[in-house]
Amino acid sequence: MKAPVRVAVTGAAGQIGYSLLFRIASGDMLGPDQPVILQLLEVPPAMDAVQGVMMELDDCAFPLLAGLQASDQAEEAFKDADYILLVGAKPRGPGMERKDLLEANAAIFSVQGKAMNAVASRDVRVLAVGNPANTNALIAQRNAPDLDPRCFTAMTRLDHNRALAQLANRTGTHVTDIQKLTVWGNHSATQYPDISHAVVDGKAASDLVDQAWLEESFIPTVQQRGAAIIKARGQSSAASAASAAIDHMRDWTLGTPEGDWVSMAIPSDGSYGIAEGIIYSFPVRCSGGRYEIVQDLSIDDFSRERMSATEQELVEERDAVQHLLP
Ligand code: NAX
Repeated sequence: MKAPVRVAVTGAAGQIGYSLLFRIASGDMLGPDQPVILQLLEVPPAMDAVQGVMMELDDCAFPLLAGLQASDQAEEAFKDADYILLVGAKPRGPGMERKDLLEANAAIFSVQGKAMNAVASRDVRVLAVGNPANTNALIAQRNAPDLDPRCFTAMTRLDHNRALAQLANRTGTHVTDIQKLTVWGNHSATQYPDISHAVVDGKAASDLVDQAWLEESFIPTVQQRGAAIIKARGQSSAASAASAAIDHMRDWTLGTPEGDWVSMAIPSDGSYGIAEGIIYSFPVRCSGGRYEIVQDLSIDDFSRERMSATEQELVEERDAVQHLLP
């Protein structure tokens, strides 16, 4: 058995936390031979609820759970953390503009970025799930100047998985028959789920579906899936979001399958002409605990237009919080 690693999770008493923590503790994220110490962060009013979640984690008697603690102080929760999942965020309240939401979260994520800069492991892997996820990751990154900027990522894996499910349904195949699908850009309604390089059961996906379905059904369904779930369930996606967070961290750490790639929002290095520095979702391959952008994919005008629209939104989000960035 390996030595335990430390996994910090914020928003631990929330909906996603309630699904996520049990999956991490059971070994789904880092493998069946990797013990984990969970370090939970919540706001003071949620500390009682966190105690309840911890009681349930104890009651699962997970063989891989090597330690469990909770705090309302980021510097305690992030101490020596090897993995940090930033799930807790301020939800949009009544009458709140997008700009207010960005600013409210900028306050949270700058404090948390500073804390991880001070106390986290030097090769920590950080995933922002709380919305606006991409820009929250950027804010944390900019407040953690002593950490490698590439430690900071945001989650578009749920969008990627949603796109896989839609394409599998349409083509009468299984998600495991599909490779090389990409979600570009922001985790928002401007994201661009792209099947132009996707392969379904060995055939080009674009030969199996028509352009009208792509434009009128597939892209808007994936973009609006979060809203459709809120409408149906009365609450936002939680178990599927937790599952996507597990997938993101697992593939980053243990590697992507041979012949395939996944979508991760990572600091842009200018690949595909995307503005450098923003946290933009690209097709990536992971191995040895590192991710690399898949290069040299052909980009047609249809894709370029959509990749640019979602890039533009991220540039605007960055500009809206610029005055709060160090
Ligand atoms: P909940 O409101 O159920 O839980 C959020 C928890 O975070 C609460 O318990 C709250 O007390 C805590 N929290 C708030 N501020 C905190 C802080 N400063 N430090 C520590 N904890 C704090 O929301 P939930 O449904 O779990 O969703 C969490 C976040 O994920 C939301 O921002 C949501 O928008 C976002 N999502 C992101 C997705 C993605 O694909 N990137 C998809 C699902 C989800 O909508």
